Amino acid sequence: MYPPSRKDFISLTLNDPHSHTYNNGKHRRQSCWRKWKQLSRLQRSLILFLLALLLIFGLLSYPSMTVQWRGLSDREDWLELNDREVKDIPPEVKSVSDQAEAKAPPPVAGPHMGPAVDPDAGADAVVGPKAPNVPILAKPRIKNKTFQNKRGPPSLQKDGNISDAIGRKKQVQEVVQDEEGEEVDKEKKIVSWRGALIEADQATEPPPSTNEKEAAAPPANPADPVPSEGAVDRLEAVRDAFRHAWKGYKEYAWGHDELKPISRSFGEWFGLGLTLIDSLDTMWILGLKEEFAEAKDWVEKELSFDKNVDVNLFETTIRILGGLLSTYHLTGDQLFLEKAKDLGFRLMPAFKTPSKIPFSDVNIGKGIAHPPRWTSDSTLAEVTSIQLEFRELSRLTQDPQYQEAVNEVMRLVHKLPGKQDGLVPMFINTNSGQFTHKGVFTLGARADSYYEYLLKQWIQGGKAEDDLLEDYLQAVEGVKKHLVRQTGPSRLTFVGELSHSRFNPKMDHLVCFLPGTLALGAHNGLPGDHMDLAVQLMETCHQMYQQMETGLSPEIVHFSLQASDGNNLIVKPADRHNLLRPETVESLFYMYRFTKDPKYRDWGWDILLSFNNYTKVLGGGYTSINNVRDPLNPGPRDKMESFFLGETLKYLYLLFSDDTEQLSLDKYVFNTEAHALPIWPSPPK
Ligand code: DMJ
Repeated sequence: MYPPSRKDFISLTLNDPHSHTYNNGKHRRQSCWRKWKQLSRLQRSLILFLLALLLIFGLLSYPSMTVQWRGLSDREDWLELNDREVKDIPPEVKSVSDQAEAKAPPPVAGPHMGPAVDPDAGADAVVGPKAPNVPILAKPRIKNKTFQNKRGPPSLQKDGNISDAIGRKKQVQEVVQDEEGEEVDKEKKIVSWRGALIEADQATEPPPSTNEKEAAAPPANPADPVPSEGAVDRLEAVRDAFRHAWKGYKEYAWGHDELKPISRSFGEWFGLGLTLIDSLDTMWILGLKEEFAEAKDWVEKELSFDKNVDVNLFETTIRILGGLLSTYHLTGDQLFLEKAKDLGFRLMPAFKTPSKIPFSDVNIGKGIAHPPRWTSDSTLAEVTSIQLEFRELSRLTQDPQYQEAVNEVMRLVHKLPGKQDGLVPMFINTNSGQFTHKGVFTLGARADSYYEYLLKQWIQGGKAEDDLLEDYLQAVEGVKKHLVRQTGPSRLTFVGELSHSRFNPKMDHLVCFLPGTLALGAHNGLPGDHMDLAVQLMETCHQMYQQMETGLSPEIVHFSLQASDGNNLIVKPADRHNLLRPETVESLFYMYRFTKDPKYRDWGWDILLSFNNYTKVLGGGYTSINNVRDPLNPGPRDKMESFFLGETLKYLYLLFSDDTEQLSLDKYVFNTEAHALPIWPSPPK
């Protein structure tokens, strides 16, 4: 009934043979005990109850605390490694990393890359250590390392080893289950960008295929291509990226033009479901049947062009008309052709101008066209990059009006004065039919796809239209003579601009379509030096990604002409954004198809990883960013352009695909929005 006497307690501790400290402790314990004894029974029970509660809480929270701690320590590991110079790497690690690099396997890691991910786990699942990709965690890699090819911390480079990769894959599979599955990623890395949630991602190595059948199945026919090592994984990574982008669009922007992934809303441009239509043939090519079916359902039930809206002739033609025609060809489904016919017919009022050079805008509901409010000029590239689509529409409908309208534009431009060795000014007046703003020449914005469509119309028409070929060949000579230069420090070849005879060493990312177009021309029998130039320009476009801290190219780059300048590339603050553009991966696709050099695939893979690292948004979608030089805060712009799904991911997929019969470049020509149109049979000679 009574508590043990103080004497009893003392007798238990008095014999302690230890030092003073213990004696002091003994006195403290004695006084504690005394105080305890002075408490009422109720007070004692309350204290005991609280202690028990604390114990239970501690036991319950222990596992998650250890997980957090482990994650943190992994990140710190990476940061430490990233800070080290190569000389600090232990010799055994260094040699393995060098070997891995020398063999140039598919890159397994890089400063822009994230933790290992299992694609089986869905786009949201991220596991594994070493997460340099998380913007808030990543440290800028060491700057001014021109042509620095060593990508990623040594420990990750070492992971190029196949057995390591398999080990990691296994580990990932154990930790993560699928996106809808019961168990979601336990170490998902999320970062808040001014309140916006951005998802950390993605694979530091070609992720394993989810499609075991596809991965394991032997080719049906011995003549079929055997997928090269890593190709299937990369294809699956592109599918994952597409699914993730589509998820955002479906959830927050369904049926609207563009996803705003950060605010989880949508933007409207024409109100025609732009992203959905731009994505149709990509889904078909990637084999995303469910997604394609739901999109088709929307086209069938919801898409109507009978709307009082002003649309831009060029953008609507390349993205919507081109998308519908391409999807019709791939699927054979009349629905898409009917929609294309309806749209094509509604765009025709744009050509009713005094000069027959079309207006930039047309109201497809009212049938009225007009130029922009501030000018009666149209952009040169816009009026000369709608031909592939309208010509194909005539062929399919047997109605010549479409082809006649766009061929007339080409005829006019062909004989127009004001060109310089095949180079064209950027504007043309819809009243006079004359070039305006003469003397400024660029292969970038406002002129780019004029050059692309000269070649592609010639190919589409079975190489029978000599004027097109002549204009194209002359333009390439003009480019070489006036616009191609090399940087001072490293002799990087680039295409600058000419403004009233003054050379400006400035190149838009848009110009990176050119290596692909030059290569396509060379493949079709045009001079071999076109291919040489393509190879050099491809290297430059690659460097525009490689030398940025995020691994993503800025919108515009300036080049140093002086050998004494340290850097080849200069990026002005206003030009640091990236809009998820396709031109470089488009050219990589052509270059790989024609050369089979695996480096082009590796470069494309790096770009996909960087998109995943810096532009992928939690919950779905990818976003344009403001600053490719700041991996800590790339600055999301809250916009996913439709061409990211229509072009960028499609070209990445085709780059990694070994099935060159799928969309053979001898049977199809891609419009400037990556929609495939058939090459017509050559007319009899
Ligand atoms: C696309 O709409 C087309 O590729 C166009 O020719 C240029 N701009 C975008 C992509 O950057």
